Amino acid sequence: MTAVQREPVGGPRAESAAVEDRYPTRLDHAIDPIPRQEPVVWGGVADGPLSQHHLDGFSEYGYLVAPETVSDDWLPLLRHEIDRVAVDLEKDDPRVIREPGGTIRSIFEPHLLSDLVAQVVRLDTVLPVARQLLGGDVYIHQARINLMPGFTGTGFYWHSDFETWHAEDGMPAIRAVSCSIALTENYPYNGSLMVIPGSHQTFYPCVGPTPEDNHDTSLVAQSVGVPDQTTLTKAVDEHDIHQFTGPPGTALWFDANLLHGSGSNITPLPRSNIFLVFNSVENALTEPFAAPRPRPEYLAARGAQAVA
Ligand code: 6CS
Ligand code: FE
Repeated sequence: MTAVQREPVGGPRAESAAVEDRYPTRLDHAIDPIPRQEPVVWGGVADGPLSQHHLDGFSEYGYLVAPETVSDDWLPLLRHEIDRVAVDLEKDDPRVIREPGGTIRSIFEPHLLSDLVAQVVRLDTVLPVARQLLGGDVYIHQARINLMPGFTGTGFYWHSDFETWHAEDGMPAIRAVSCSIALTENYPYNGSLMVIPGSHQTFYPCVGPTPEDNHDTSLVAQSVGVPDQTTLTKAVDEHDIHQFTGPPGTALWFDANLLHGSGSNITPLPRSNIFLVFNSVENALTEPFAAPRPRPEYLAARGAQAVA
């Protein structure tokens, strides 16, 4: 039995009943992995554009590659738009995350900074897929542009996004999905995302408390909320590693709890993508399960208003 009754830590939920923590993490000692307790695919074949074959693949592997999610005529406009957003933002805007050397690594809330990105969210190849996978209305939990320049771009260590969203944002259940749309070619050698297929079926509790304002550093290099090396070795032994490659416009859809990471990019070939996280409106955020206070709205939206 792994569920832990957690008292609300204060704020708007302080008056309400304790929320069950089905996925304890950021602990002071290691505990066993926890089998996933929710479905992976919540909708059926009649609920959206994905075939039964696609739904079954997503269920089994925890990811799906969708070619031509953004068409060729949009890509130059989007690349231009991203440059514009980067130039327009103030140097010290908290939504801009930089590498130690100063180059931009991520820009959060691009869908609120750009009408074009907001339109991408609503494309027929995007929103209906999110709704089908999550079984109904969805909202944007987090959106970002990730820029991995040639030569100096650094990767992300292995992690499950849900682990962070649960611990630091108070996301109760695994009912969220990420859509990463490539704006440049993803080769095996320019820092492309690696995933551990099937790992989404297990929650790997992590050891170590969440430091104050962890997001000030975790968005450049994540050090808490990552599984230990023995756990990762076993997971890869069991499941293998797959890598996402493909031309610009291709989307990678992946489950919130799928273990993934990326290496650095020492090639001259930049890698950039638009990253949209959809959460079910029925999975609205509560108080964080393992952090002193909620993260800012630009990292974790609290409104849970369905995208129309
Ligand atoms: O913090 C976030 O929301 C995302 N970024 C990192 C580095 N890890 C967890 C999640 O993917
Ligand atoms: Fe991630």
